[in-house]
Amino acid sequence: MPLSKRRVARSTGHGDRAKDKQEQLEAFTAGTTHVLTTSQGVQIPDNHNSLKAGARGPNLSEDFILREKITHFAHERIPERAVNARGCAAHGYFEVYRSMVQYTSAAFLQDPDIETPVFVRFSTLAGARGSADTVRDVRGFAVKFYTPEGNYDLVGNNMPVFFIQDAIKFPDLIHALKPEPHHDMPQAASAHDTFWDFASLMPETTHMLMWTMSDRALPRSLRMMEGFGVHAFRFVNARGSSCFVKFHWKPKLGVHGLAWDEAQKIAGKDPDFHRRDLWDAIESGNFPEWELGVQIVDAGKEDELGFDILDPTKLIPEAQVPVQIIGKLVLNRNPDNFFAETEQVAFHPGHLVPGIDFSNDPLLQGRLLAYTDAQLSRLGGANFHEIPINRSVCPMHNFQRDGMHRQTISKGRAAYEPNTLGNGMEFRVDGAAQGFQSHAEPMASPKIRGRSPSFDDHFSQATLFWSSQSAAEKEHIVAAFRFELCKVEVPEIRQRVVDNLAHVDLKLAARVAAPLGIQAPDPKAAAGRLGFREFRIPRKVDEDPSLRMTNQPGGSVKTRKIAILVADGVEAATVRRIQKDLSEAGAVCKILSSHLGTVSTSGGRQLVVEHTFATMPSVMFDAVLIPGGAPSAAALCGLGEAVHFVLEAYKHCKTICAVNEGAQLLGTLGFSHGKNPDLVAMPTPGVIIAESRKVLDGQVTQDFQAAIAQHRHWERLHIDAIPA
Ligand code: HDD
Repeated sequence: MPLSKRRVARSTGHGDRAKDKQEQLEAFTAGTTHVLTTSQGVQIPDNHNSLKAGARGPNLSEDFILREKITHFAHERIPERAVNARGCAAHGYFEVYRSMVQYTSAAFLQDPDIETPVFVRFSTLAGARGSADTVRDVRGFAVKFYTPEGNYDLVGNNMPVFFIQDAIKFPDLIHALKPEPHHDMPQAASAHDTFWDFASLMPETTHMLMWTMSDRALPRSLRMMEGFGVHAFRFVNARGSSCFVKFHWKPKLGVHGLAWDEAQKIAGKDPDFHRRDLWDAIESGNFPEWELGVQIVDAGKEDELGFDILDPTKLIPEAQVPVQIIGKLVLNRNPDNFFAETEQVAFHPGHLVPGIDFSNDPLLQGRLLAYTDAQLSRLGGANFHEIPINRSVCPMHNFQRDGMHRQTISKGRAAYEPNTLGNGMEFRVDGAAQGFQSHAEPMASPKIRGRSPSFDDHFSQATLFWSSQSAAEKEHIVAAFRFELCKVEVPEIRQRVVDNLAHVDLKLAARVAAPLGIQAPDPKAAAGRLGFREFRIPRKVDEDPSLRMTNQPGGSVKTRKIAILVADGVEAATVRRIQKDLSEAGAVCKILSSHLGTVSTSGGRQLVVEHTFATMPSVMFDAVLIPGGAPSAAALCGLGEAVHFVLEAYKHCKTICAVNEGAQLLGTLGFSHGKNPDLVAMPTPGVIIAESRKVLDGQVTQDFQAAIAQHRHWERLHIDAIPA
């Protein structure tokens, strides 16, 4: 639709649903510019002194101002989420690119001119509310759409499969994953005995373990990770016919991960790294974007997939069923209050709208029992839907009444239906045409407490994932399993894990086993011990490029952070040129030195220093620039924290650009370099050594940008030899 029409659509409020939600929230939003009162509205004359019997006498118990304030403070914490407790969120909007009327009647998926307000919360799974962001873990990706037909929650993760097939095992999984009950350690980590004991006895976890041991579990940014609905859902169109659908969120900035050493260090240097990154991006107008994709499987075609579409440990390879891009999600406003919005938001996979329905995925079915219960216990009773962030933007009427913190004042005598005393208003929507209709799936099976044999293939897709990884990504997966299992104290648990992995790939298992001090992996041992049957469904694809993170399209320097290391005598012209070019491309450059204030440039001017090496270490950046200027380079070479900065950035496979004498700092990495600073480029991926005259003609910045856009140079060799 031409822009002018879209603008008209918005001006008529037709496209302004995003504003509806913001206006609704504003009605509950309080600023701070008011006269101070008690919670009862009584103005407070003095907020610094308790009421006493004389200036040096005892407090008086009648001091209702003190009592109210101190009592409220004691009740300001609520139970954190049982899982996904650590999170952050943002407001935004969703717009569909084209009508999906062929597949679904859902109103928010019909009109490209409608902006549907959303609230999105990202989270880790295992850690407590105060744990670090950059731990190795799956990330929650929960989207609440405030649609004209009610709230729709797509409560997904950044991984397309899950550990278990049946929700009945969820409490066991989480008990095994969380800190161990005898000493409440370790926090936010799977690298401990109980988790791997459980996982090694549950072969169905194997595919998800490949994902959690990959760099998918270490997002560079919440803005640079995919999202998945995980389960197969149903689209239902106006005629009542349905198809299966799997949901994907594709980030505009591509999918990128941290190096594990980097992620661990960031967890210490800035535990809020991801939430700060999201907050800063939105505050600076770099609104994160994802495209919504769907994989559609027509009813009756699911048997052709080669695995059971109801099995949540299986994904549909994009090479088998392409993802159709159908819309866009933009996050463009930070919450005004973390507790009121982010902590109190209640997501539920059971919040559906007409046109979308459940499948019989046993994990999804079990989830439908869990979320309301969890919210009842942490949001204080049955009226949490009245908390502003949870309110729908469309009218809500029913005969639910009372309960703790009830806000709605329901008028009239009739709190029941049917009725004639409810001033005649017919609460029931008229006829089948309106309202949510469950898909009329025929059911004719005997009751059974069991698992479908079609769920029994626990390894084929784990092998598919492994085979689809680049060499560097395989290195990272092996290293992750080794790290985790070296933390496991009971050798038999380590043995079971590698015996399981032998069903995925024997080389993988052997490489993992090497430093673990256990027997060579033996798949037969595992099968016998664990009782599962060795059952493999013939794979339709042997590898799927969409499963790897490297060599993906979408690399960009936008919002990437570049550290520029300086000392007195720095050659400023190249700094200014590269800084200008990178900033125009959307990157964020920061000048670092050993102290704040300024450094003197070779031209005698003062260059403002923004951060010190100590407070803004290399792990906070995506790339490093070491400008020219002999005194500056010499000073940096003599500064341990500057040398460590570059060593660490190199070890984490980041792009490094050195101009003229700046290359001397690379000498600490063991690069052999001539006396003359006009070096030929080192044969090292992502390391650019240049002369200042090339910088000034813009060529170097282009090379630097191209290297940064590749995110990391994982193919860089010998990084384990780097002492950082
Ligand atoms: Fe869950 C929260 C995602 C399985 C029970 N879950 C929660 C959140 C996300 C997910 C993103 C945080 C929502 C927020 O930000 O407030 N959960 C998933 C996914 C799963 C999954 C993608 C599997 C594919 N979850 C799952 C199972 C159960 C639960 C099998 C229970 C049977 N999940 C919960 C919960 C939580 C929750 C305990 C904690 C807080 C809440 O619901 O409101 O009910």
